[in-house]
Amino acid sequence: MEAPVRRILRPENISKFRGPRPLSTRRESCACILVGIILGLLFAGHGTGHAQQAENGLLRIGGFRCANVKPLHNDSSLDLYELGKWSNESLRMDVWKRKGVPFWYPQGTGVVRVAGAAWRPDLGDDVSSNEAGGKASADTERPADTGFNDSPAGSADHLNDGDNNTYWQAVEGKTAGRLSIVFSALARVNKIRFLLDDFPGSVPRDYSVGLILPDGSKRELVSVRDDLKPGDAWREFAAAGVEAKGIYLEIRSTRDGKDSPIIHEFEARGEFVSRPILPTYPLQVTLPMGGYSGDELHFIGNVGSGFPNTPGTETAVGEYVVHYANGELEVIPLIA
Ligand SMILES: [Ca+2]
Repeated sequence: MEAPVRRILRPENISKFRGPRPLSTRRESCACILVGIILGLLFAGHGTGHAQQAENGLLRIGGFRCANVKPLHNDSSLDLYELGKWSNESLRMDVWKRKGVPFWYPQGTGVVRVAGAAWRPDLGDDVSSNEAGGKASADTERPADTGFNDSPAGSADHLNDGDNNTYWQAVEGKTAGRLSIVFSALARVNKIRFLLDDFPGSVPRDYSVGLILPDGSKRELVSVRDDLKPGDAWREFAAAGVEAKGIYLEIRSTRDGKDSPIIHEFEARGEFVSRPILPTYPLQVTLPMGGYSGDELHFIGNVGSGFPNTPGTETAVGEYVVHYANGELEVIPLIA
């Protein structure tokens, strides 16, 4: 999202907007396009009347109409609605602005990704993240907080989303919790670690960490009592390359015995023994634009990681295709 693609269009009737679609590249294994927010903003030109009204699926804000991409979302790893709680970039909870242009980001939109068929994430020694196909769960979850002044919180999905800001928290009043992550394939685990919150009361005091073995049984690696080390830090435990299908963290009490535990990230490092089952993404997505005419079309999206980035190197990894009502097409390349 560092460089939103912007293009000024001639006034035309835009019937629909398709994009982006991946191109085949020499580095097809990296041909992932991450569309943080596909943003369709259509300048209505002479809009009057009520603002912030959805018409034919487009939200009207000032002179703009914003398209809702939530029906296309396929990756929950980024939610600008949540970030908007403590960012002055937000006009309201679900409307942001960038360079003076508003865009609509309803709660739970997440990310819309498209990718080439040969795309694989660059996992390194990560075997537990949701990008690696890991599934996190907990026996207790704080309900989602939709108010202001808080980080994305509560759900076990935040345990392995790769975002150190988001976190799992037990429901209020509960000072214990059982967390687990099941891998998408068996893996040899070399290390387990978890990231703590900076609020001392939320730090687990007594807990166990271990492996879920291929037969489903548990093998405890360590049982900790009276952990009084500072929060806002990782706790790491060696696992000696034991083959497992998952990991667990059993929290028996928190530091002060009153507040519910918080864990920002819970992860295993190692190597898969068999091929992991990874999330898949569509080759392209289509976004109807409601047939409005306009002077400008804005959208925000960008390429993913893994492409050559040496100065002067440009890699075409995808393209936005604008379909006009008169049958004309306009192609806007996505360049890494
Ligand atoms: Ca997280």
